Amino acid sequence: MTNREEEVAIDLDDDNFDGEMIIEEAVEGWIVLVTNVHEELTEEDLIEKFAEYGPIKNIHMNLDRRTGYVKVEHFNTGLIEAGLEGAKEVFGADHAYPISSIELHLHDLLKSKKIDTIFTNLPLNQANEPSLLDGTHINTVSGSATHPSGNVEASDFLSKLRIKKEYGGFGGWLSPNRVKVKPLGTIIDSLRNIKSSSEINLMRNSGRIAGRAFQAAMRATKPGMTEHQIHATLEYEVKMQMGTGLSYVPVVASGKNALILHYVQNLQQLKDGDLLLVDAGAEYGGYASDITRTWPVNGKFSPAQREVYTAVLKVQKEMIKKSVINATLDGLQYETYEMLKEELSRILKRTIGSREMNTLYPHHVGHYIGLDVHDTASISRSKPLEEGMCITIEPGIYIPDTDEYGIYRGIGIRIEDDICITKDGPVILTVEAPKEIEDIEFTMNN
Ligand SMILES: [Mn+2]
Repeated sequence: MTNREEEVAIDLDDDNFDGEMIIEEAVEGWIVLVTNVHEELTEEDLIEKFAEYGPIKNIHMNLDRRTGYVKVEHFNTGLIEAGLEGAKEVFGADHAYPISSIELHLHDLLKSKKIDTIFTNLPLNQANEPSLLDGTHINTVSGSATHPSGNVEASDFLSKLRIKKEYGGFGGWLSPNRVKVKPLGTIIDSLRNIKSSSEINLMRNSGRIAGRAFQAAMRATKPGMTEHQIHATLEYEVKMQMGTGLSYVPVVASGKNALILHYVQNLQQLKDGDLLLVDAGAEYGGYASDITRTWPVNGKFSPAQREVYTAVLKVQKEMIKKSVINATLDGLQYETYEMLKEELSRILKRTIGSREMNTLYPHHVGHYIGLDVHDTASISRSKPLEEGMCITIEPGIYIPDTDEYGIYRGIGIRIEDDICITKDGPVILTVEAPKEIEDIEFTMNN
């Protein structure tokens, strides 16, 4: 036993034993002895029993002595295991309490009449209100989900407030209709949606780091390599430049894999003559970048690839130009669709209908970006753009791998940059990633 490890005895069947308090304070490295373990109790049962005190990694039971012990070893999440002290010291919180004491603290606050509204980031139900009912299961917009374990007490207590509010008749510290429960996420989203200049600096750094990683990936690309070697190159370069890591699992899709929008298998060998579509970003200072580039595996675009690439690039640059104050993502999407339809009709020498367009261009032109890659999901894409908002512009063309498309069959191309809206016009945060045909070919061959 190392000096970080201590023993604490817990009797699971003794109601008078105040075991919970001890476990609450357990730190990584503690060993908790569990006495009076039933024969039929399994390690899984124990993990479940202790899950509410944090994710437990290891349970070792000694059934001969009818005693088990739990080594408190948290899952390594790659994040700081802050705990209550860390919440204050690392994150600057004024107060930090265990979630299990939320009822007590809210009770005192409400009694003091200092507050009349509780904001919570519990998931929203279909009426766009915080989901309060039913300890472990919640109804969300997309169906039902399991509550993160720490939120059970919060949901439980808030649901009591809701019941008291709806049925009235409760006096004292909680008078009916006084306490409102409102979602916090939409307020946070509206704050996150507009970036300060220091946030934009971090986003610019994130874009620069990712852009340089794309240069390295382009230089590394050779026929015979694999998609996951390109993935590794991107990750290596991002980390060598002090990025935290990739901001999401990248799409590294060669040849017709590019037609699969969220392809992340990334294992195929790169073939001479194929294109390689890469959608990847860096995380820096908590902020994400999101870039897509498409380049030829052998370092030179074929005439057909060049033709389709030029069309996508033309639309992408036009939409960046139009990313100005008061434009909307949905408005840009409409224009992207119309422009791509025109370009495709010209290339394929026939009129393209809306059904075919849904195959050739099956996604939106962009999304908000910031702390998350797909940031501030509660903000509508029809909201007029304001100074300080950051978005992606990412048109693409995905031509099915069938005979009717002749020399263009199986070509998938997307070009994506991150844009910051300013009163002087759009600022591209990801300029380091080459996107002109000459620049890509030069980067790959020099
Ligand atoms: Mn994107």
